[in-house]
Amino acid sequence: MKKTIALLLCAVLLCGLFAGATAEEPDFSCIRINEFVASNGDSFEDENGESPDWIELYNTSDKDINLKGLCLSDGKKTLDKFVFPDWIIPAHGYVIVLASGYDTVTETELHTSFKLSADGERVVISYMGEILDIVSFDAQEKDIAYARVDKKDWQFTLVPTPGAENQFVME
Ligand SMILES: [Ca+2]
Ligand SMILES: [Ca+2]
Repeated sequence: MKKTIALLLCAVLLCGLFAGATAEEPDFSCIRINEFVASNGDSFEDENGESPDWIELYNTSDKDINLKGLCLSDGKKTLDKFVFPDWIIPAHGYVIVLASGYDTVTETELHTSFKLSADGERVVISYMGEILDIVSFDAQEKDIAYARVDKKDWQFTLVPTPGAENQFVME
C-alpha cells in the first residue's frame, strides 16, 4: 500500500513538473535593442523600395529565440504598439524591424504601426508590461545610426549596419 502511494505521489510530482515546463514563460532577457536609424534616407531599403526607419534587435544568447509575444514601442505609455508574431532571432543574430507605420507582417518583413521621430523619443522592448530594454534618444540626423557599444553606452555612427555587427565610424 505504501509503495502504491509513493508511486502515485511520484506520478503527481512528475505531472506537475511537465505542466510547469509547458507553461514556461519565454526568456527575452538576452534580447537587446542594438541599433536604429530614426531618419532613414538610404541606409536601408525595404521590399517595397521604400526607406522606412528601422530598429535592429540582437540576440546575445547561444540559442535561437522565438520572439512571439515580445512588444516593441516608441514610448513607455503604450508598450504593445507592435507585438512580434512567430519570428525567430538566431543565436547571436539580428532581426530588423521597420518603423514604417504600415503595421503589417510579410514573409520577410516586420512593419510597426509607429515611426521613429527624428526629433528624439524612445525605443522600448517589453514583455507582459515589464520593460526589458529601453533607449532614449535626442535629435537624429539623416542616415546616421545610433548604435549600442556595450551594455550601457550608445554612439552615433556614419556606417549603419542593419543585420550585422555595429561599426563605429564618425568621419
Ligand atoms: Ca514615433
Ligand atoms: Ca548593426
